[in-house]
This record gives sequence, C-alpha cells and structure tokens, in this order.
Amino acid sequence: MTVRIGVIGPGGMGRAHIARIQNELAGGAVVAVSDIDAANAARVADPLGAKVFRDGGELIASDAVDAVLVSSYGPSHEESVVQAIEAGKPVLCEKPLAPTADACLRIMAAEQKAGRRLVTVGFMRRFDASYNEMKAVLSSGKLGEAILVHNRHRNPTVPESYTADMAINDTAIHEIDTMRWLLDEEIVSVRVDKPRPTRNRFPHLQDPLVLVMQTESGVLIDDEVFVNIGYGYDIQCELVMETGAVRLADQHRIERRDASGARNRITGDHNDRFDQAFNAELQQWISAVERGEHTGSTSWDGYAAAVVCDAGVQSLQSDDGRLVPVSMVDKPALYA
Ligand code: ISE
Repeated sequence: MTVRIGVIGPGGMGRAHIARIQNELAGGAVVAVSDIDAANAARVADPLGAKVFRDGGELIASDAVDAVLVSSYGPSHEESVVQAIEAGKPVLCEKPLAPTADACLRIMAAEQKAGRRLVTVGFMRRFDASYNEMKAVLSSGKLGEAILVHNRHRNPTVPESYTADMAINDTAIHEIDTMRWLLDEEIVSVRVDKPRPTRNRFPHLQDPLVLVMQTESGVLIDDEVFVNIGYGYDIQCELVMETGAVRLADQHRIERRDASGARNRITGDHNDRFDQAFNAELQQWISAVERGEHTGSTSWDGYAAAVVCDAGVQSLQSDDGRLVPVSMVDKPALYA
C-alpha cells in the first residue's frame, strides 16, 4: 500500500520533505497540499498532480488522505494536529509540536481521548548517525556516566520575522530534545545567559545566548545559540563522561588537506547537515503508518521540550537571567 500523504504548509521545510517523499523514500506519495498562500500551494501541488485544499481542515478530512505532514508556522500546528487526531489520522508534525507547553497539553488531551498514539514530532536529530554513535558510547558504559554536554547551534542568519523567543522554542529546542533523548532523563532547570550581542543581529534579538540546563541526575548542559553568525550552519556537540569524551565530527563530511591546510566544508542549512537524518525519520514514519503502527517521538516528547522552552523563555525575559525550574505534569499512561 502507498501511504497517501497530505502536506500542510509547504514552505522551505515542507518542500524539502515533499522532495524526499517523492524522490528518495519508499512507500509514500504526496497527494494533497494546503497553504495559507494559495498560489504557493498550487505551485507545489501542480507538478505532483496533488490536490490543493483551501485549508488544512479540509485536507485532513479528505478520504484521499491517509496521513498528514504538518510543516506550517509553529503557532498554527496545534489546530492541524488536533484535527488530524480527531480524524484518526497519523500526523508527523515539524518541531515545535506547539510553541507553548499549554498547547502541547491540549494536543496530548485530544490524543488520549482518541486512545492511541497518532502524533510524531519532527525531532530529526534522533536519527542522525553521529548522535546515535555518541549515544551508543554512553550506553556502553565504557567511559562511565555522563557529566557535561557542550552544544553549539549556529545559523548563518535568520529572517527579520524571527522573534526573540524563537532562539529557544524554534532553535534551541533541537538540543533540548536531543539531550533528553541522549541522556534518557528530563531537564529540571534552565538559565539563559546573555553575552555581549553581535552587531549583526536584528535589534529585537539577543544574539548569541547561552542556555545552561541541568538534568535530574545533575548532568550540566550548555548550549550556545548564535543565529546570525554568517559563515554557515554549524552544529557541534561534546559529551563529557567520567573517563573520556565524545564529540560530533565536524560536519560529518570529508576533511580536505592541501597546500592551504586542512578544512571541512561547512554546510549552509539544516536540510544539508541533517539530510540523512531527515530521510531516516520520514522513512520510519511512512513505514510505521503503512503497518498501522506508531514509532518514534510522541506528543509527550513535544510537550517535554516545550516545558523546557517555556522555562528558557521566562529566564530570557527576566532582567537577571534567573534560573527557572522546569515543572512537568505526570506522564500519561499512553506515553509510558
Ligand atoms: C529552524 O526551524 C531549524 O529547525 C533549524 O534546524 C535551526 O537551526 C533554526 O534555527 C530554526 O529556525
């Protein structure tokens, strides 16, 4: 069976997913598209022979659609995800599941009412080969327990529409989820430090900023988020354990050595750096939908990341960059 997928919000991310589904992955086909920009929806749908829907709700309700991929603007995710749940259709929602923990709780409530897991969150780093090798070293126990994790999340630039809190709930959210997954425990507090800002930022942004987080067992995580660094999309991570450390290799590509020295090509965006991870994530989702199963991250993961983001935004907005405790609801049985 081919999984007939409807895509809501085919912006840059959505179009990259569509190209993957159509050209690289097995078992899925994009049959429907909707976008607040009708002309964009038509541009994307026409070459695929996909149907254009006026709004996401109609796309979700259509009998021609088996599963839904939501890649619209974060604040609109909640409405589409809840509609997909109510229609009993599996939904892969790009991160953030929703920009606030309260919105994620409403999604979890709808899913619990439906009585089965239907939501997967697009936390693609869980599929990245190098992060997986790092996790395997930690799980082997050969270098002892985790003590510290140092992260760097650098973007070449962001659009002017990028708001101050997006540095946390749209950008740092990747490290927040990856750290929960890597360390297999929850984050209990967040503090946001504000270094001297770069002169290249938009005035409404604090750029860079540094999140300092602590987990239940006391692992200390730092995360430099620098979204206007200019030179490229550069993701770094070093996990320090009791008797050794593991670091993501630079850009996971070749290192060139010649008369000018040794260097790596720095990727320009997340689609390039995490291409393998996006493919693996989408393929796993399509194959699970085909089997009528749910695998991978859940609404609970979307919620857990959002709670940490909310605490981070609170710290960012406080004058003294205070440490904010993270408080979560008990995990519902559906996500046990
Ligand atoms: C964007 O939405 C992403 O997901 C990127 O991975 C991140 O680097 C960027 O800051 C976000 O805006």
